Amino acid sequence: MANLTIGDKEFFKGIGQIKFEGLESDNPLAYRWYDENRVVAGKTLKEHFKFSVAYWHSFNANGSDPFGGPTLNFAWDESSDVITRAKAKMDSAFEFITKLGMPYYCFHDVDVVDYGNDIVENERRLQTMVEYAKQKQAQSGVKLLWGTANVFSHQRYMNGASTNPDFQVLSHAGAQVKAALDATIALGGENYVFWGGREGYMTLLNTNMKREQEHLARFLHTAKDYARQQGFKGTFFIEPKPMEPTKHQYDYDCATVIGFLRQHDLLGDFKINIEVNHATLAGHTFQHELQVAADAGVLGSVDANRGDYQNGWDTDQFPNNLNELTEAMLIFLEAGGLQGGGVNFDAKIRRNSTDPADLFYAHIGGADTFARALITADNILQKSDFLKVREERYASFDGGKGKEYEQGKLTLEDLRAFAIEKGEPAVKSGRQEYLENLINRFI
Ligand code: XUL
Ligand code: CO
Repeated sequence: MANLTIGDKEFFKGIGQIKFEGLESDNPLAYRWYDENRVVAGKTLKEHFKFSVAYWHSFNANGSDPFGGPTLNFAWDESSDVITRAKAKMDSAFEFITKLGMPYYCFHDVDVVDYGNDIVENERRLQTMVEYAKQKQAQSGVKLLWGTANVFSHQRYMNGASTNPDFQVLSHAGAQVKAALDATIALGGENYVFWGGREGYMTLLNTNMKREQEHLARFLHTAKDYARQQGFKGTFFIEPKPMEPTKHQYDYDCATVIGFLRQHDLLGDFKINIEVNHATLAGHTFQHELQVAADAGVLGSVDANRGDYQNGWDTDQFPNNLNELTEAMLIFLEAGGLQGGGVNFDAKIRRNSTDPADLFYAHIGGADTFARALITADNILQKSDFLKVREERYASFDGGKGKEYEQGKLTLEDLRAFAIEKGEPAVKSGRQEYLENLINRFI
């Protein structure tokens, strides 16, 4: 087994390079569908997905939940020295990502190194780790899909960051986002994410919603202007989520975010990072959110995971639902893929998944499900009448009066005259079951 550790310690012992072995393989530590070089719809799977490992779930989340402490003992968390510990964690992160063969990773500032309350010291720590990450990236070829700042965990952010009623708190968020942007730029990060963790309210009784949303927009403009001045060419993503930890979050869903971006003149620089479990928390399907974003030209990136149908939480499980993902990949392919972003596994293994191999199984399963879904969706688009069925539903708008109506040429009187002339319309099937069967047939 090859020792792929870049530092001098191997953390995931006994696990070698994960390879594509195809459908014949019964090796659970191999890809069966995700052949990164396979070309589908004109691009390799690697290019389509730009798969990314999320630092926070894989190397920080230690299994603790509101009812109990850690269950995962991270070997890299041993040292009492902040930087030594952060470097060991980064060694393990790059060992994992490299063994998995994933091309990208993502992080929050505080994922890579612990922060205290001293802004200048925090900046120094992050810069130290940025220098270390530069070497890791250069040695491994792994790239940064996006960076972000955690401005929701520290107690000062309990009433929000950029929407906090206290300007002093807002200024701390500004300092943290500046440093995270600097780090992202220094590492060649391709995008930058704003997830409004606590940008919302717990009760309207104490909240000036209009003012808070204006502050949020002002903050995004200020951060964007700074990054552009520093030469950042990438895309900024808003990541919608309707609630949790707050009762209501302003970036509720894609439609809400698009309206907000348009209202505050941010549409040119900002696109959307859609997270599957956030879509379902908002009462939507992932497919719905992809379609809304695609239709508005802001389908930027995906945080891949899944929720649980039996509860309403953000359970962040790894993706494994082939039917849902196939439907999602139909939209993905029709939209021409993601604009700037990739598919980041914003997912965590369960608290009782305590073997080092579990983190590998989880990512392998997620990548294979996406790959199989994309291949299936491409087959549906290429080899079935899926698109034709939908097109034909709207055929009455393709010519004659229907077309004139779409072009804005008809009045209400014209509609009345047409209705009288044509009489009662024929009943036409929506053919839902036919289409549902088509998906299953191609899977
Ligand atoms: C939280 C979540 C975050 C963002 C980045 O629900 O999804 O991890 O992706 O802040
Ligand atoms: Co996310």
